[in-house]
Amino acid sequence: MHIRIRKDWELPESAATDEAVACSAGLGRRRFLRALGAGLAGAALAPALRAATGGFPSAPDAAYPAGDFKITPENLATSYNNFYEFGTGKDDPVVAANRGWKTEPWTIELAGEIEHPGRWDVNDLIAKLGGIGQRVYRHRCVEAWSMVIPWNGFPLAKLVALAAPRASAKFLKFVAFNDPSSAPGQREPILDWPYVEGLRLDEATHELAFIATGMYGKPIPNQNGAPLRLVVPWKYGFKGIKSIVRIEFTARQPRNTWQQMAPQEYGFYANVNPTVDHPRWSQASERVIGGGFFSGKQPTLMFNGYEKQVAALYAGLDLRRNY
Ligand SMILES: Nc1nc2c(c(=O)[nH]1)N[C@H]1C(S)=C(S)[C@@H](COP(=O)(O)O)O[C@H]1N2
Ligand SMILES: [Mo]
Repeated sequence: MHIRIRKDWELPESAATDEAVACSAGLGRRRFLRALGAGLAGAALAPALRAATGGFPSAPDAAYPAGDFKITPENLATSYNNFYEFGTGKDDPVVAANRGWKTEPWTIELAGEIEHPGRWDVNDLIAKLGGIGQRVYRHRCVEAWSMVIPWNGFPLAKLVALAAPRASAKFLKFVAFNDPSSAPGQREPILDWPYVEGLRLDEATHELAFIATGMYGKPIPNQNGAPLRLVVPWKYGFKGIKSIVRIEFTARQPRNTWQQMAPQEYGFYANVNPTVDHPRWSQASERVIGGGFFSGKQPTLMFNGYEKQVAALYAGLDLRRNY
């Protein structure tokens, strides 16, 4: 018998999909898809997701103290997107990112202050890191909307361990792809391309920090950041950089794209904080995409509900300041 103790940050449905995780462990992206199609992982995963979508689980722990949550319908999470490389409309990326943009094969480069720099094919990297797991996380955009998404992928800490940072490495700088011929948004000066994000090394090795290569038990769609994107659920969504081609370990804090665009509005840390408003709107509540028990509005939680897990990372930091 296999008894699994639920982590205190886990939404209950993620504990029910162990079998799916075990079945898909070690499988690359293509093989993962095939396994799902053959019903191996799919058989275990589908009922769990269906139950989660229909059901109303009770609050699992103190990390989710109150309110309503259910998994966002897949068709909404994969068609209401922010991915400015493919346009600024929420419904632009689902169309424009699927008009011939190639996300396989894909190479990711590890560079900077590390013992093991190099370039990895994404499928080889997934296999090397021990395959695919699942995390059901809340997702809170700085624009005050939210979702709950079942991601598939691996802990960022595993990739950091593979890179083997030197003592001089204090931050990670993530760089997204740059291909104006495939990405119409990159032919416009919407942002300073390529999109860049960053984390402190101790944030990157926190157990909640995740690299998604899939969602809803399938390979991640192009519009959600194929073939791999960052997921840091206690931070505003813009920290979750999509379609990463390079991770550089640095001694100095990198400048992320949105901080560079509008430093008075967006900082480096960008931790979800309902008590600190955006200069142009309140962050106290959020619109639940797909609706909910409270006609789609719910209070935003400190650190997006992950305060118990991550608050210690920010001891001594003034959480009201926009760093
Ligand atoms: N490369 C890249 N990554 C990005 C963005 C982007 O425009 N380009 N938008 C960010 C924002 S603002 C959010 S809210 C999330 C949206 O992810 P989703 O479309 O999967 O919900 O992606 C983030 N990652
Ligand atoms: Mo966002």
